[in-house]
Amino acid sequence: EKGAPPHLALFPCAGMGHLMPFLRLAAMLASRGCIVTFITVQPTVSAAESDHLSSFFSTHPHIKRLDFQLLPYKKSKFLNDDPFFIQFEAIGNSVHLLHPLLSCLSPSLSAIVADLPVASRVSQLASDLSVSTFILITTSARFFSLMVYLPQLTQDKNTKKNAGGGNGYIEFPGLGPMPVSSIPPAMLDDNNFFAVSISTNVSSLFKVKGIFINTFNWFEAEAIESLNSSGVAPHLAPILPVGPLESFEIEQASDLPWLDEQAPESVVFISFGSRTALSKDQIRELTTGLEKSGCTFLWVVKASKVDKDDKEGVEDIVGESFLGRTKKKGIVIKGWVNQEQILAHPAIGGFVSHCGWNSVIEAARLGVPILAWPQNGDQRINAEVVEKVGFGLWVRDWGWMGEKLVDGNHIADSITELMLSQNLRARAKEVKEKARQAREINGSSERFLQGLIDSFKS
Ligand code: BUP
Repeated sequence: EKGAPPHLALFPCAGMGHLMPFLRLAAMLASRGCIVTFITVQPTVSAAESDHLSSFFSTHPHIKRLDFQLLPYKKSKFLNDDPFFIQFEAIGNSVHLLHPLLSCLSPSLSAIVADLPVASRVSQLASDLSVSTFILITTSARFFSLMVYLPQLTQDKNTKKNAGGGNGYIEFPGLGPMPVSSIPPAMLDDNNFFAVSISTNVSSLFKVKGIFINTFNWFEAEAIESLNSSGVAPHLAPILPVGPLESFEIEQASDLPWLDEQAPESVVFISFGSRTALSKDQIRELTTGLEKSGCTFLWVVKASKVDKDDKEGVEDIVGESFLGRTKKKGIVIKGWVNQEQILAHPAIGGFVSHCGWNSVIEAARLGVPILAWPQNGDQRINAEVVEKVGFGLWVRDWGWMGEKLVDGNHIADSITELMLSQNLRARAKEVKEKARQAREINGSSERFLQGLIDSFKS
């Protein structure tokens, strides 16, 4: 009915890198007057996901939680051994079960905002329910361009031949040459679930009403323009750059008193995200690098891909002697920290990051320069964004995860460069200001979001 608040159902897939932006968007839509139902897949892969869901619903009681029990996973014909991708597949195969749950919602739904790995199934479901579909892209506009271009790209056999460390470039419509070595090899393997899932889902994007991306015009102007001009894929739905998405967590006093005692911009923060565990050898080189750099550090370390499997203590992962020698220089934490709160802390002067997209956009929003150390998936392309925008460093020849052992001395040099560069620091502050402007009333991202909400009411 005209003027009534729209009712949106949000539907993320698996992993914190997907859940976080969906929770943020949910809170932002609710605070702008929308009725929001949040679909929560049960069971989750990681403990971090179930913990965040519980705390989110307790602090956002006006957002409705819709539990969605998955069918048991049936092994497919594709190569898929990643627990998060197995969950993507299981969710895709269970989407039809949502029909009765969504059709009886009151007030009735205006739209579903879904994650890309379920775009194809959800757009079918939404059409059966006579509601529109939006997609929230949780990666960069640059990597998303590559995904929508994938069906054409895989037709080019030469690209495949050069993939995985090849020195070749592909000419990318509107985006110039892109190094083949930045494309994750799994994406060019037709037998891999990752590639199949992308191709299937991007092929359904002409059916959706709009594509939210957690980025902003100034930050990724080139990629956004190329997507909008149909350079990479004709008939793509309108691109809605609505980032950086805001934090939904309630501001708390820092729970890291150690950080409060450090000098401004003196601490390097190190994290490789929620699902990347470096090898023991690489962790050893990183301990050497940190010690040699002489920098004060805060390091969040992981020993396995899924947190529930992580049984080792910090001292087993980085070694007792390292902890002993660096007692006054830094702290190593295993387990979840509030990354945004850390990046916002005045003591933080640099971020060694795997360049998961949420981490990149959070560092941009909070003005922290990055030493990019991409490991998997979209991360090398995201590192290109960091480099292009100019608020970070990236040593390209460090390679994909496990490709080579990066030497501790090189790590020390790069960390020192990151922490001493006044240029990077100044540029990061400029990026922060541009991000703030995008989010202001009438800022580019805020206008997209508000315009969309208003469109439901007319
Ligand atoms: Br680990 C960790 N605290 O301890 P990315 C992560 N985060 O707040 P990923 C914490 O989780 P994908 C921690 O701020 C970000 O919002 C972090 O997402 C937060 O990387 C999110 O950076 C992690 O995109 O996911 O986890 O590798 O591969 O999907 O990008």
